[in-house]
Amino acid sequence: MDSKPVRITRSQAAQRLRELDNVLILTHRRPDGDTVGSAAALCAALRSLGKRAYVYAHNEYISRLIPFLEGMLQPEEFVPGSYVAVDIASPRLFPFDEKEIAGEIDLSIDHHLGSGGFAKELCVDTSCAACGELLYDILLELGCVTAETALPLYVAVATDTGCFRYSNTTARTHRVAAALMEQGIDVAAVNYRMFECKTRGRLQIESMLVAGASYYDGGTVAITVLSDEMAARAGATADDEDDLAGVMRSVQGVRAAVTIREQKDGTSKISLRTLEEPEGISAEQVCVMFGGGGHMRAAGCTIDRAPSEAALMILEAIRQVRDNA
Ligand SMILES: [Mn+2]
Repeated sequence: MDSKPVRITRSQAAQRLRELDNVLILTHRRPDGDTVGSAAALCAALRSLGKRAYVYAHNEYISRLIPFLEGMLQPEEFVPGSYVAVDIASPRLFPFDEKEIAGEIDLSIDHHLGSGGFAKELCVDTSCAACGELLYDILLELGCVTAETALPLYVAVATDTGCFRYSNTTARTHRVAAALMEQGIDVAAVNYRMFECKTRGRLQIESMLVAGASYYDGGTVAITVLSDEMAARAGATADDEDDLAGVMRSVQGVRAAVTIREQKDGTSKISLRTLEEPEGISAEQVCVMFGGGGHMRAAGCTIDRAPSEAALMILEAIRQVRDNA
């Protein structure tokens, strides 16, 4: 399972896709717009080549993304002949127990550092802002960049770049987006739905997080808590809690934003976001101290304490990482 996959080029990946059939496309746990958009585009592309293809049907798809998967979710009777993973860096992110299909994944298309280890072949480019940016090249080679695939590819690229705002956005990312726009997609409408439109429940939660935030160390660290009782009071759905961690990051002066979600058993799920700046705090280093992990700017962990206590522990950890940097 952990044997090294064969690294292949975009052209080789295109060739492999030409050969595969009865493809089940795998998306990662807590699916975001990149994994869903990539899966939807790949599924449409494979079907346009006359193949049977479906996207893995797990129950974590958020309502904003479900429309992109219409008619694509794997029916129970479908028996896959091959598996392709999109935007999945590690088997830990499979939406099922990794042992279920150990060694059976034919191809992984991804853009994460440290990707691989689970597929027979891996097409990875970490300079791509999104898996969708890499997949664009592969679909171009297959003659499959069409009005149908352009929209989900755009969603993939827009999602991972925070709608072209994050530092991973390159001139190339914009060129890909421009080429996708030339297929006639309505980017204003999709960007509104994906990045601007919020339910009242969501806004209610955001306002509670802001109102309840505590600031430390000259306003550079923000900590806020969402309890079950607050979520219920806001009338928020699980969807409404998607990516809450980003909310406090936008407060001026905040370099480390901590969002604590109280769990049913009274423990605390921590999301940490830190700002990109020369002396930025590594979110990963902080969360690793509590058995969690993630990336430089976004990481998470679970602390086996009530939120009030967890808040002090995470604050101490942030100070330690910051002062040792
Ligand atoms: Mn991605």
